[in-house]
Amino acid sequence: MSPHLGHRTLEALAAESRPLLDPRELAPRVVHFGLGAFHRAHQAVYTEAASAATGEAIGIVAVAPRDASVVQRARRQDHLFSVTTRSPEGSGPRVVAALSGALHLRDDAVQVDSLISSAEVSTVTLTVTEKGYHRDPATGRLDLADPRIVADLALSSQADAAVQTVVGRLALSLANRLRTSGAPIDVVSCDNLDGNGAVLASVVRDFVTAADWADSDKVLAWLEHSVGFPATVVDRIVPATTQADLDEVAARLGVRDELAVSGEPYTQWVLQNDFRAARPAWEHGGAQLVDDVAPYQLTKLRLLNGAHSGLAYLGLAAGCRTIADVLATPWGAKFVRGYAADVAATLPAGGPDPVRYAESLVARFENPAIHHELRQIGSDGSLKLPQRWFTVLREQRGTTAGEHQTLALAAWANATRPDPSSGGQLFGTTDPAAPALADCWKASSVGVVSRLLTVLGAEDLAEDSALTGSVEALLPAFGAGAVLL
Ligand code: CS2
Repeated sequence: MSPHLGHRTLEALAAESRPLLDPRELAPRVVHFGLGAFHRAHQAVYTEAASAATGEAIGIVAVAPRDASVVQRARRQDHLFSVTTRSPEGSGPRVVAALSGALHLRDDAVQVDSLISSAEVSTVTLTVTEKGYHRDPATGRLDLADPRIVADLALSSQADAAVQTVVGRLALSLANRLRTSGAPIDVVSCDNLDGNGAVLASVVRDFVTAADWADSDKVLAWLEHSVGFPATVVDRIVPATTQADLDEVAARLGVRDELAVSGEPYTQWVLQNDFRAARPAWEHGGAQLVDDVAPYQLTKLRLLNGAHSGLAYLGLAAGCRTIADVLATPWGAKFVRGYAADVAATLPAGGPDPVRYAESLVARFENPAIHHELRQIGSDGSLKLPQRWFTVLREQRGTTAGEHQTLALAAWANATRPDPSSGGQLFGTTDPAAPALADCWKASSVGVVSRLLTVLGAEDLAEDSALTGSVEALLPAFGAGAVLL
């Protein structure tokens, strides 16, 4: 068995696999919530490049909200990990020096709190997925009935309490920062949410308001003027790492890397230029700082993520496993182009050209070296689709939804069917709303689309009988396994 990646084994790596800087020099400046593959293949890479370009070695302390094992794995290899860029031309794994620590949200609550309160840290970033924001589907505000938020609010008189949610942790530790130094700070959501900065600001404020501390008003005022919540768009296709990937990386690096990730060659990070404190010079790592993120954000969410979800549910019904498998069918690229044409009119001016963007998506999705599982993309549909599809459908009210949009909705509805043999959803996708969605299928299938949309908090769309009727009319064909393109 090869030794583990770590400071001691760096020297043994081939020159092209080594990090851009000495990881022993990293000083903690950023706290990141979410130690997943996407963070490692995206913000960590930009941060390392920015450090190498400016000479200021910025360390990220990554906090795992749930999984304690990833923290152990990170510590065992001195927080180093490799990124492999996958394309037919291929490239070997390269070790990235960006993480300077790994903590667990609950087990290391005291350390997380003291870092966010400390003057050395002036930026917090997040990749906690849609689930991590605990929003009420109907209002988009913090869901004060969510049992984990209720539990955190009950604990919330002590800054060092082991709260369970990232929103609770942020609210408490930001308040503690105000009480200790009051130094400005920025909190950057890197999740696929429309207006992600404003969404994060609003759930944190809702928590502080509900906590009703003696100084809640003071905290709210400070959040307003001293804490930035810039919006961002992040983009890179990063499939889940498999055991085969780990074995391949070990063979190529000569050391074992239990945190290895891979991603496509394309990568983008657009940030709203609205920071209140010192921040990593990510523009030196290739990020774009712009005044208005919205055109980029809506184009990415509605075209890339919107088409991705459609391909996932259609592809699962057709027996495909990955996005590249779907693009290899006669209808995969046709769907991407047709879906983009259906939604293009809703995109604001100032962003990429939708036709060219759709062509670039076809090329990215076709990449045969990326095995991006449809089941992964199709999971958590109840939280993803309101962002990706529903805002578009609302803006198009009064006109007939496009053929590809209707088809995508029918494919999603079909994928929410309960599978009696597994007790889960038909194709093995997971979703926190799965039990409620399964209940929608208990009665007759008449009205099922309307019931499913209601579970997702989209009563207005559920009442649109022209829409639900055309989606429902497609369901029998899905039941028979057909994809209608
Ligand atoms: C995907 C995204 O899993 C999903 O839902 O649509 O993770 C997608 O790959 C990224 O947003 C690409 O930047």
